[in-house]
Amino acid sequence: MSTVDQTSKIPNNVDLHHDKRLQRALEQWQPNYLQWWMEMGPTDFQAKDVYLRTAISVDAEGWAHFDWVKMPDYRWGIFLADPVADRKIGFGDHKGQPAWQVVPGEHRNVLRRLIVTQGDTEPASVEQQRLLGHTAPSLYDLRNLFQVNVEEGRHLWAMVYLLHSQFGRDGREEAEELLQRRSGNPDKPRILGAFNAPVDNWLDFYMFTMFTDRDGKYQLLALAESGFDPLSRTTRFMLTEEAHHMFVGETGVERIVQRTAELMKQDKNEDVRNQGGVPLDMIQRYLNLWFALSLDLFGGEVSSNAASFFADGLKGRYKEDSYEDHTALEQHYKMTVPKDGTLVEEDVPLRNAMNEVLRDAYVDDCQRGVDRWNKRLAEAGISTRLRLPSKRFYRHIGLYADMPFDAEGKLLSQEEWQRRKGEWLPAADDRAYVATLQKPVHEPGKIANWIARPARGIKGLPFEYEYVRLD
Ligand code: BYC
Repeated sequence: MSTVDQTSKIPNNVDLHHDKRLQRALEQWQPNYLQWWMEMGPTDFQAKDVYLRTAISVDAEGWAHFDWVKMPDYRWGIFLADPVADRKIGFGDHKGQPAWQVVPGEHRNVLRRLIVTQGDTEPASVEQQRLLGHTAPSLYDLRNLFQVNVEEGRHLWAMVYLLHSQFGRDGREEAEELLQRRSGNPDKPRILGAFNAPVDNWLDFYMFTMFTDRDGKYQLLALAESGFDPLSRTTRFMLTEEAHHMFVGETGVERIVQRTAELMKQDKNEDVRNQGGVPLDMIQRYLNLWFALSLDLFGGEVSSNAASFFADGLKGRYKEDSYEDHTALEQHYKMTVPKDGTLVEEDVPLRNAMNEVLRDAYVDDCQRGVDRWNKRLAEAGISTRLRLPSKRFYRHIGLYADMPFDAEGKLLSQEEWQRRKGEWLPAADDRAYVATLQKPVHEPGKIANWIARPARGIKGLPFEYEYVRLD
């Protein structure tokens, strides 16, 4: 088990003090990071004590150490999962060769791009969520928001460590640029679509952490298979932190659904709007939006980039071990492809279909979450069910990009789409209504009217605990 150096400026388990050049470079980046955090991190709560978990080692006991922390004092550091002895590349054309400990020259540019794309999402999400603290439905939720935010900050550190340690001057420049781009800024936007969409209310936030963070899980799982061992080790450790982010989203939506069901039962017309709840059809529209935005993050269905990532051993499949064949040269993957105004089934060579293979594993995982929400509805005696829209709905990347499919996946005319899109996507009046619900509840033990209390608090503490000290 590697030990974590907690005493140095940058906590780490990579023996940073043995590499003075790297240590100096990262120590120079650190104040720029902190400046970014103060400018673009959660507004107005930086001086408050928050009950946060911090990693102090990478083992089961140490990775989740809870304590009172002011966010700017959070110990952002560099933590890699412990190395696997004699690790070999597990797939693609180099299968069976020793995993690379140093970035291979021939894959340098591609790896840098993958790492920058991954890294860019982390600060982007913090920027998207920076105002949410002002409208948190409870102190428990406020604390969870800040937990997610500081860990996304740490995930940026994880990628910046790789850029600084393996990519020389180019890597240092990329690390600076990660602090320069801004979510939603038309002049210097974040790289991927969903990370430029606003997250300015808690329904968007829970949908984001349910669906977009879950893309993060699958992308990290694919990168954890990488033959580039430092990338594999850093993403493996990130995955331990990621689980909580999806928990926040999945249980957040679940608690809204639960409260909506309660309020429906209290009204003879099952109307929840007049009682300050979120109607199920509105929840469905936000679900549709964030599912579609998150599907785009997997890239095109047919992708020569994805084929090369796999061939070169850089990015594998979810649970690559569970496959018998790791070359993916002979097989095909079935896809539904739009052609001349209809949809036809086509067999796509498996390597070119890797984005879709990962996306399909993700869709199954999302379905499991939706099933859980529907269970709450069934228990409450409500017959309406939530559903994932078709994978073709509202896509902007890939085979179905910008084509007018409805939520069932049926191709409409542009005219019908324009007329009916408000049935499937949040419209201005939905947004205006959700905005009216965004009022802070900062008293310990209290919760906003539109969401149910969580089943339990954090780390065995009750919901009533003062998770953020605001005075
Ligand atoms: N938006 O062959 P294609 C997370 C570009 S989330 C804009 O289809 P490829 C987190 C693409 O770059 C996980 N552009 O795609 C969650 C390419 O450009 P070039 C983040 C897009 O390359 C919550 C062109 O279109 N991690 O961690 O196979 C909170 C054609 O590309 C998009 C990663 O993304 C898009 N949606 O795959 C915090 C993993 N999609 O090369 C954090 C690293 C595609 O022609 N990234 N393009 O200029 C990757 O693995 C791949 O870059 C992608 C794209 C899967 C994103």
